[in-house]
Amino acid sequence: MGRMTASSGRRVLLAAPRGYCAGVDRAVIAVEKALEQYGAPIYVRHEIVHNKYVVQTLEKKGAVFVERTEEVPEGNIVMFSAHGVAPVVHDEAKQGRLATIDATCPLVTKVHKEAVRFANEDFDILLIGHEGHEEVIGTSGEAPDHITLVDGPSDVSKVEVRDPSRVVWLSQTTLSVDETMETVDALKEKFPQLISPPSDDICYATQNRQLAVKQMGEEADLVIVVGSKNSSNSVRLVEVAKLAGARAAYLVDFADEIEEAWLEGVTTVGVTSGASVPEILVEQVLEWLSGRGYEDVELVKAAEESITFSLPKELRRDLREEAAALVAERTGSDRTAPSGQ
Ligand code: 0CH
Ligand code: SF4
Repeated sequence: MGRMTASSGRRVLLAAPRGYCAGVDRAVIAVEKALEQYGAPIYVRHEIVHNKYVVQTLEKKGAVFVERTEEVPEGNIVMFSAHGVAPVVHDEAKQGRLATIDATCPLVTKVHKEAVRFANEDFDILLIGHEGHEEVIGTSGEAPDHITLVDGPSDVSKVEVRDPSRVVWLSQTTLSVDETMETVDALKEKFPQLISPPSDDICYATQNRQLAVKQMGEEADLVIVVGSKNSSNSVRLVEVAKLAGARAAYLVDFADEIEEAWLEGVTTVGVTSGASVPEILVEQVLEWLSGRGYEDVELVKAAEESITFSLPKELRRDLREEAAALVAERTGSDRTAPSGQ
């Protein structure tokens, strides 16, 4: 801490918690373990988490990311990303003779189960979430005939249900808490008998990261959020920072994307990162700032986190054998088919 810091008052507020949540940690370790156990390539359907650096690093180790199950050659192992998949994707994998490792976060699975339960009870389900987001596609796929997507408060006016006395709302796990409450209030006005999910669908990690950035945004002139553009929870942190009072907030994947001009007239810089962001990227941002006189780092702590999840159970089986058996089964049935004609 040099004299410059003391005289200029330049400082960094560093959010806690930030970065990896339990679901991301588990998913990334699962890819690494699969690579160790079976060697490359390991196919992953969709980015395991929405982070450029994580995807690039795993690609270098032999992970192959695909968007569609059909892109995976039969007899291989395919992993499903932390965002979850619709049941139809499990069927596609079976048809394609693939063994699967499911890295869906248990907190996303919880929402899938809620959707199935309410659909079985013949409720209309209003799923609050962002259209086209992988998690929403997965959750909707659990009960497509019962689920209507509500993408924010402006969508509420066009929502229709079969029976207003049997309606429940559920949500994507990575939304803005405040905006979701606005959507829920508007929905309740329209459907007074609307039921809420049995427990929070917006997960603890999303909530805590928003709490911290909110606290920080009140004091910071500029907030830098480390995260990728397609990371819903990271993008929400930028919005929350601005709403909390930060003059400006930007999302960067890497420190070298920060622009010198952003620092003009800035005394206090807030720094945080999305749930899919490795800490090394935050360290690089702090170094970049320190090189420009922002050496003084204060922690803004909004919550303690200690939750961890055990690895996907499939990592305890021999999946190569399982995949080979699936292919053999098909080859066997192909052989018997002509003779039965
Ligand atoms: O925030 P989103 O859902 O876009 O995804 P991410 O950046 O990969 O973060 C992890 C969340 C995974 C599912 O909840
Ligand atoms: Fe799970 Fe929440 Fe992390 Fe998504 S953001 S992976 S729901 S802990």
